[in-house]
Formats: sequence, structure tokens, C-alpha cells
Amino acid sequence: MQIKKLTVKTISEAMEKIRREFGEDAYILDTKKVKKGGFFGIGGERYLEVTVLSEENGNSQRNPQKSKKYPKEADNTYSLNDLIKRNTPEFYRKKEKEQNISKPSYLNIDKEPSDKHSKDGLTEFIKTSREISSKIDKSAEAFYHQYNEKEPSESNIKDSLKLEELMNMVEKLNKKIEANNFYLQDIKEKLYEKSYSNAFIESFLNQLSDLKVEENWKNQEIIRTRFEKKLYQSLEILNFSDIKGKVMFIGPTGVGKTTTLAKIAASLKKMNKKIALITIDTYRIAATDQLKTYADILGISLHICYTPSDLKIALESLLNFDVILIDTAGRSHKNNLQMGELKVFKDVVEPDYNIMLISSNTNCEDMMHIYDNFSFLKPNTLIFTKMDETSSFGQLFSFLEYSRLPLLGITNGQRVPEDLKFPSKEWLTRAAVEEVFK
Ligand SMILES: Nc1nc2c(ncn2[C@@H]2O[C@H](COP(=O)(O)OP(=O)(O)OP(=O)(O)O)[C@@H](O)[C@H]2O)c(=O)[nH]1
Ligand SMILES: [Mg+2]
Repeated sequence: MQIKKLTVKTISEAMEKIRREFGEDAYILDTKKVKKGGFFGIGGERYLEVTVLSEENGNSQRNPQKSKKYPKEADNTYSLNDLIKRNTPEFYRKKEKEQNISKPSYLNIDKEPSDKHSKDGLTEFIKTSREISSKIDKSAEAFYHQYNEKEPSESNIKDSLKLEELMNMVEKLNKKIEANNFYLQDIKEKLYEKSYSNAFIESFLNQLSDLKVEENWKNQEIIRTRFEKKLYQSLEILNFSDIKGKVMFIGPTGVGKTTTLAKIAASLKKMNKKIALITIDTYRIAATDQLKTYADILGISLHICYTPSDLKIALESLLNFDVILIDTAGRSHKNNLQMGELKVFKDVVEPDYNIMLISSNTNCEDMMHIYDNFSFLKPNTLIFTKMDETSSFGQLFSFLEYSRLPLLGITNGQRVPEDLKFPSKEWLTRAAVEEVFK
């Protein structure tokens, strides 16, 4: 009998080899995965180490005469009978001297050999070799853990705590980003709802890009404050009591030029200013009649000018007046001829205040379009009319930011002169902020 270890790539290769070398009666005692080559466990090839027990010596089936009496150390092959015989102290003492054979450590040399050693010896041997194999496996496992899965040292523990802390922070930050984004989205929708222009909303959101994510934007009201600041900065208010000289009223048809002029005239009259009225709106009889009625009620002179030279003469005759209010015909900004005519009159007037009137209930894109078409007349003052017909400030502030025109006042009804207001910068800003951040 002999035990031999084979190193093969696959179990089928092992079977083939065993069959070839030991015949059909050989036993596989153990199989083990091993790695050969590589560097510090990296790389190398995987093999199977198969422990085989055979009744015959290797190759004995093919050449039965060629049996071995003693094992050759070089090929690590032992006959079981040899091993059993060797299982005595005398044998080892003698043979160690003669052949320098070292005894296998798994044999108990102090134990007396048994008579029925053949079968019992084999069972004992198999048992012992399996125990040793299992011990080696356990040590290998312990070794592996020691070098590959480091025991948690103090610094390891600290590192993992830091990592956990970091992950918690990232999670918290993500939640805040999510909450802030949700809040920003909410504000964006409100701004659209309150008729702010795309350009205004975009520029406002860009101005928030420096905000720290860690801050709770909603609770700390940072965004509200920034919004208030933006509105405040886009608004310039003209002081009504400063109004003097030639004041011209321009704007689209039906926007409230004549009515607003009458309101202003009444307010200036109250301030004891010396006022005169001029109209160049001679297309419609009703238009001159409308202003004549206001002039009569207020006790103010009205000059009707049909041509630019009429206008020039009238202006020269009114040099000693504090304020001269000039009404114009409503012009479609799409009618180039009418707009050109208006330009000629405007050049004659050379107004100190060229007031552009815009109806508050116009959407901001249209306001900007109207402004672009009137810009060649160089308006320098703004009045928002019909504030009573709108429920939002968005289009007003968007237009203010776009045109950069200073605001003289607003009108909020048809009554003359009551429905003319001169809100402060603070009042208008607060009202606009409150409608968004209710
Ligand atoms: N609700 C409201 N109506 C106003 C306001 N201002 C003027 N109106 C009305 O708007 C209509 C047109 O006003 P006008 O003053 O004639 O407008 P206009 O710009 O002079 O018109 P044209 O000369 O035809 O271009 C009138 O019915 C006014 O009473 C306002 O602040 N609120
Ligand atoms: Mg008019």
C-alpha cells in the first residue's frame, strides 16, 4: 500500500492520472486547493492537491515485479507495511542511523505495534492524516485572517468611525439639497404665477447660486431678503413735487394718457403750480373735448396744436408757466407713419419729462415689446396705469428692471384726481414681496 500526493489542474485530470498509475482500486483520501507561483499571494496558478491511497505501489500494475521495499525520500512515497514496521522505536533508531530517514511526525513511536496492524493501522493512519490535514487547514485559515483581514486596530476603528461620520454628513447634505431644491422650485412657480418674466426669474435664481447648502433657506428667509433687495434695486422713484417744465405723455391707445394728465394737472394745481395744457391729439373731436372738459373744470388754459409749428408757437407763449402738460394721440406702436409724426412733435417739445404710460394689466413680454417700439422717442419717466385691473406685481418689476425707467406714480381707477398714487419705494417693494412670500 502506498500514499501519494498528486498535483493536478482538474479532478478529471487527477482521476485519469490515478487510474493510470494506481489502477481502479486506489482511494482518494483528500483533495485540497493550492496556489503555486505568484508573489505574496498575488498572481500564481491554482492547482488541486490530491492525496491517493493505493493497494499497490505506483506503476505496480503495469510492472508488478518492480516493487519497492522502502520508500524513496525523493518522491515522498511510503508503503503502508513499511510505515507500520517503522512504527517502533527500535526500527527508527536503527534506520535513522543507517539511512537517515526521519520519522513522520504523525506516528506515535512510543506505542507498541499491534498484531492486527494491517487493517487497524490503515484506519489509524487515514484518521491521523485527516486530522493533520484539518489542523493545517485551520492554521492556514488563521494565517489568512491575520494578514488579509486585519484585526480592527485602534486607528482602523477611528477610520471607520470617520467614514461613518462622513457618510452621515453626506446624507444630511443631500437631504438639505433636496429640501432647498424643492423650496426653490416652489418659489419659481410662485414667481411665474405672479407674472415675473423668464429673464427676471432666471437672473434671480442665478443670484442665489452663492447660498450655502447647509443653511435652511426656508427658515432663515435668506431668499426672501434677497428677493426684496432685488426688487428694491430695480425700482427708482421720482419725486412728484420735483416735476416742472415740459411734460409729455406718450403710450399706446387707450392706456389712460388723457385721464392721467388730468389727474396730474389737478394734483399740481393743488400744489399751487402755474399749469398749462397742450394737446396734439386732433384726430378725434372727442379727444379734444375730453381734455377741454378737464381744463374747464380745473380752470386751466388748453392749447390745441394741429402742426409742429403750432406747437412751437404755443410753447414759446407758455415760458412763464411752472408746468406745461402735453397730451398726445394714442399711437399704435405698429404704425410707423403715426410714430414718425409723433417723433416730429416730440423733437419740437424737447420734454423735460417724457412720460411713458403702460397699462399694468399688460403681460411683461408685451410691455417690453411696446417699450422697444417707443424707445426711439426716448421716454425718461414711467407711469403704470390701471393698477386696479391687475392682481400681480411681477410684470411691473420685470418691466422696471428691463427698462430702467424711473417711476413717477401709478393710477388705480377712473376717478380724477383721486386715483393717482405716488407709492414709496418701500411700500411697493413690500407689497410685491408679500404677494410671493405670504
Ligand atoms: N380702471 C381704470 N381705468 C382707467 C384708468 N385710467 C384711465 N382709465 C380709463 O381708460 C379709458 C381710456 O382712458 P384715456 O385717458 O382716454 O386713454 P388714452 O390713452 O388717452 O386713450 P387715447 O387717447 O385714445 O389713446 C377711459 O375709460 C378711462 O376712464 C385707471 O387707472 N383704471
Ligand atoms: Mg387720450
